[in-house]
Amino acid sequence: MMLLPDGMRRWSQAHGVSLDDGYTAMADKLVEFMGWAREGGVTTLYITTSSAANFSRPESAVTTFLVAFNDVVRQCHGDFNFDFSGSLDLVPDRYLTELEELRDESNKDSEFTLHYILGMSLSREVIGIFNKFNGKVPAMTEDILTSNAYVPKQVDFIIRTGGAIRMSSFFPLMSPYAELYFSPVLFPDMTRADFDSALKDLRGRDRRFGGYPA
Ligand code: GPP
Ligand code: MG
Repeated sequence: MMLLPDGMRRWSQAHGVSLDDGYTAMADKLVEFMGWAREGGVTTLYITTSSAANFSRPESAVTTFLVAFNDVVRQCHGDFNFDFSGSLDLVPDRYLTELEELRDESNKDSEFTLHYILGMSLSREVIGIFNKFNGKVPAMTEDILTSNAYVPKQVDFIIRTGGAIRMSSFFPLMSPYAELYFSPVLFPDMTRADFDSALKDLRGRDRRFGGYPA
């Protein structure tokens, strides 16, 4: 499962609180969300923490989301396996170093993995893979694409909160059959009931992967 937690700026405005407070509410909700996902049988949760374009926001807003996402992992990395990937060249060193430490210290034996994707951008992703392998392999293959994609496994379900019905640059390159669920709820307002109805909807779908119905 992949989560796009959107709507924190609007949530902060609606509640008359600072963006920092809005992202603290996001961090608390992410911890809750992980609990719901685990109880629902999800074994890997990908969270898109930013697109490459998000790094063009004012520096203070970038710091706010970087701090909030790192806080979540710092709080609970002993409880699950943690990993991350993405356009890591965009991420300031101190946040990256901390994520590396948390990844190394996380519970590798856990049945649950939290995986952050930072700086998502399909063009950066594809250009990065091309440049890494250009001249070094006789031809590009699906295996090379898959093992170097920002999202390293096929994603089954994607939940985007916040009301926008678009993927922006958050599409996982090698998951063409991911089922999409768009919720109007601003992420810090998401409830267990919202999560349960999303999961019920997603699990009830007829997935054909391009073939005929079974
Ligand atoms: C969410 O809120 C933005 C992020 C956490 C960065 C990653 C982007 C995603 C869409 C997952 P926001 O700052 O965009 O708030 P709003 O949508 O209310 O402007
Ligand atoms: Mg947004």
